[in-house]
This record gives sequence, C-alpha cells and structure tokens, in this order.
Amino acid sequence: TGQPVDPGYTDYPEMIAAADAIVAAHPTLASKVIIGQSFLAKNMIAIKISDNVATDENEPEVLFMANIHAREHLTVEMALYLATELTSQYGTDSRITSLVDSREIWIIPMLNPDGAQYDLSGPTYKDQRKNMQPNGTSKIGTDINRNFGYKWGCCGGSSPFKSSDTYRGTAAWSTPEATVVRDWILSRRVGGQQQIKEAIDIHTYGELVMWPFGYTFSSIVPGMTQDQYDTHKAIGTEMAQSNGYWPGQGSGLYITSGDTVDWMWGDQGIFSFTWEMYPKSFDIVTGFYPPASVAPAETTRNRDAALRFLGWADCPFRSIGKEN
Ligand code: 0X9
Ligand code: CA
Ligand code: CA
Ligand code: ZN
Repeated sequence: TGQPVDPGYTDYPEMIAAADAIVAAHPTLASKVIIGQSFLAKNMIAIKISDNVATDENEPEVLFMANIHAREHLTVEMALYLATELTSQYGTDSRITSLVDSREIWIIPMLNPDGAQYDLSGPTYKDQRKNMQPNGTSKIGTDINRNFGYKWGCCGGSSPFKSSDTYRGTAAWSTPEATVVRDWILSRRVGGQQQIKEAIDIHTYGELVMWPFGYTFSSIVPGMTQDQYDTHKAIGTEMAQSNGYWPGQGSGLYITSGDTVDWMWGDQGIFSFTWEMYPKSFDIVTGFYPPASVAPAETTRNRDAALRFLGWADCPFRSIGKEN
C-alpha cells in the first residue's frame, strides 16, 4: 500500500496492556483468559465481562471476536471500545448494568496476533490478511477465516492455492488460531449445552451485517430452518438499522467456505454474525487503512447495535415472536 503505519492503531503489546488495564480497573467485572497460542507462540486472549466475573454463572454467554484478518485494525479498536464501555459504564448506565449482570460477555480482541503485528511492523503497512504460517510461497500464511471445519473447502468459497489471500490451508483446522478458537468454544459447553448463544465476528470493510450460511446462496438448507433463518435476519436487520450498515446473508457478498460463522452456527448452534465496519467502500485514503482517528466515531456508532444484540441473548427466537 505504501501507506505509513498509523501509530494510533493498537498493536499486540498495547492490546494486552489495554486488557490488563481494564481488568485492573474493574477486577470484579472483567477477567483475562489465555485461550491458547498463535503460530508464533503469542498468547491469544479473551476478556470476560460479567457480574461475579470469577464465577461461571448460568447466564447466556455472548462472544465478540475481532482481527481474524491481520490488516483489519479498526476491529481491535471496536473490541477494546466494547470492553471499556461495558466495564466503565457499569453502575452508571442502567442498560449496560443490567446486560452485564445478566450475561457473560467474551471478547477476543485479536484473533490473528502474528499477522496483525507483522502488518503494523512498519514503516508502511504490509497488506497482510492471513496468519504467519509459512506455506512455501512469498505470500505467507493461511486465511484463518477459510480454515474452520464446517463445509471446509467446498463450493469455491476458498482457495487451494497457497499464495492466495483466501488460501484455506492444507486441511480444516490446520491453523493453530482456528484450533484455539474451536477448542475454547467447545469448552463452553456444560452438560452438552453450548453456553454461547450469539457471536459476532468483526471485520472491515463494507459496512455490512451478515449471517450464515456463507457457503450457499440458499437460505433454508439442512442445518438452517426457516425460524432459525428468520431469527438471524431479524437480529441482523435490527443491528443494521441501528448502525446504518447493510444487512444480508453472507453469500450475498460472495460465497465463503470454512468461515467462522458457518461453523459457529452449523456446528454449535450459535446465532452468528459477521460485521464489516467502516468504510463502506474503497476510496483513495482508506480501504483497510483509514486513519486511526476515525476509531472513536466508528466504534461508538456500533454501541447501540451491540447492546441490542446482547439483549436477545437469553432467547434469540423472541426476535421473531417465538419463545422456546
Ligand atoms: O471474506 C471474508 O472473510 C469476510 N470479508 S473480508 O473483506 N473482511 O475478508 C466476509 C466473511 C463473511 N461471509 C461471507 N461473505 N460469505
Ligand atoms: Ca455473572
Ligand atoms: Ca456460564
Ligand atoms: Zn476480514
């Protein structure tokens, strides 16, 4: 890109420091969990936010994850904004207080720490998307968001070519980062019941809210009933009305296979969404690399959408008028 790295974006050490600072400031509300290690042995972390945070309570769990794609730095700011807002406004903002009291919220701010750190290593951005696992070509890495194990490698939704930006890897789960997220999500089952009810995988760019499936243009397929589809659509459309993004099924953008949301819904029954943040389209200054100075406006913009999303976690089907 030739664009100089903006030091306003949060890099890996700063992300860890920010998480530690949030936990230090709100030790009863926030905790840091190391969920595993990246290919280059960086700790991958989740921030848990809830009342009585040290106790695994019987409360619906919600996951926000960010920066699976290295160059999508604005998503880290989004994740840290949410963690900051949910803790600092607790006890002041009644809406936040009741959501934090009644849910267990997990935030993974940097799913691809190796790629993110490389992209920010300067002096100019590296245009890195994938992880940092060597593949024998000069375009290092595997696309972690094509490496999940639901319909992996199907249907033209990923690339078999190692140099491609959507290289799917040698097999499903060949990236340590996807495996860490899978194993951690599987660990959230209690008595066979997945505790995580909803998830958002935060990307840039396009200003979109998308739901599964990404692997097929069809809406209703095995693994997605009409009510389940309608529930995704209702919640996704509500979020898009709030933040001004465009709602739709993921395949409406293009077909993907092995992405996070298809696995989270298809394998774990978690109501799952992809956000594509600012900007709406490529322009001369931005694409993946708007100035970090846009972060306050572009994160605050999603506050209400995130809180509405948290509100459905106890019973997503309520969004279509069906309790069950
Ligand atoms: O291609 C992706 O992984 C995501 N877009 S990005 O520009 N951030 O790389 C979109 C994934 C959502 N699924 C579908 N669009 N099918
Ligand atoms: Ca709690
Ligand atoms: Ca729990
Ligand atoms: Zn992305």
